[in-house]
Amino acid sequence: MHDAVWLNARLATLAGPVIRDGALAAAGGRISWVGERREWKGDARVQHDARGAWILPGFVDCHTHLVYAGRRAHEFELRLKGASYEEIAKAGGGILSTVRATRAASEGELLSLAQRRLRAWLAEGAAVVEVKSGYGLDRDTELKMLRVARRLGGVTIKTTFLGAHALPPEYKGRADAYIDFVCDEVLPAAAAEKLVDAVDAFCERIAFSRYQTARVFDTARRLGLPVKLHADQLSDLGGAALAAKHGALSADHLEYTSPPGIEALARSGSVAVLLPGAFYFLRETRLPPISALRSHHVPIALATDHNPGSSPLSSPLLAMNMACTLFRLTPEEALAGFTVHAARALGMQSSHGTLEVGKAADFALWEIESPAELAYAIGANPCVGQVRAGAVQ
Ligand code: DI6
Ligand code: FE
Repeated sequence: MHDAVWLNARLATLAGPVIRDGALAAAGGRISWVGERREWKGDARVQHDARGAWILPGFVDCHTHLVYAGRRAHEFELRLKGASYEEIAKAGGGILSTVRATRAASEGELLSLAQRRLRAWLAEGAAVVEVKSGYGLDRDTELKMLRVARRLGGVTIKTTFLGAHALPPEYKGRADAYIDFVCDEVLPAAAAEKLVDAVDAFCERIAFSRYQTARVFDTARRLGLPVKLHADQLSDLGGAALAAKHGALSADHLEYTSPPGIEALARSGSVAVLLPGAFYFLRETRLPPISALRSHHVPIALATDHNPGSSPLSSPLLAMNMACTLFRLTPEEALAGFTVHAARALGMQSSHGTLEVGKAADFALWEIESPAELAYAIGANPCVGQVRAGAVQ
């Protein structure tokens, strides 16, 4: 006996061809049956009529910085007047301005800010949202951010430790000492509290070197944690190749990645995570190497990169649209980027990203004519139903 079945649905399972007249059943929070309506012979306690809606896997946003305090609209104004993101960062604004506000905020304040932001993802049927630390840069605030992430409700949260995001003012001129502190104290403490699902770093001229990043990754390996990397966003520091060498789940951004970096990603099986929100908002002109990623069969995921400085974007749907208009992804690639490939970028391919028996019954219903409409319609939200762990929300 299944708990519930949805009939009269069109299914984009992301694991095979679309099913125009489908049925999808759930039991015990998981998908228990999926296929053609005419082949459904099961029994379910509850029967839902999907009224011809499309059922798609719940979106997976595999790269966000959702937990923070403070606002940065004034930096947007400065950039519109000609200042660059890097200039603002060097003058003590940028990430460090969010660090000041996040250190000053209580855990309760951070939780209510983040939970409120998260509503936008829930409304678009998100199933999983990854949340990074990195606006604390001291032990207590990094742990506070991760605890807040763990307490967020409504979707499955994956936490990523990003202690190596920027150099805090108290370590000015002593980046190696800060990396010692991250590796010896902060990351082990966060891991001991079971607050960390993966470890990330910002490998960039204005942040940390390849060598410093590798030290963080070595610590992650000792603690048994997978790694990901902010790679080649503003310059080509060889970040993609470094991520690949460490068997990273993903390398993210990649605007400046050169061919050897892409070949390394293809060999390591890491996912390329593209972040069109940051590209758009920073008015970047250098495109990520899409055709090389395609020809090397590197899986391409998309994410919002929601953060207050370079990508104040709260809509997976809009990120899909931007990926098509700015990066020339196809709508089909954009959808795969927020489902099947994004799940893999978080190491969740066995539970999320597709509609297959045994995976979490986390899906959304959409009033659309075809899945391409999701990437096409700017600012519309045709989501008409959300199901998480088999329960209608
Ligand atoms: N790259 C980004 O785009 C964000 N972090 C990072 O490593 C920016 C974060 C911010 O400006 O607050
Ligand atoms: Fe980011």
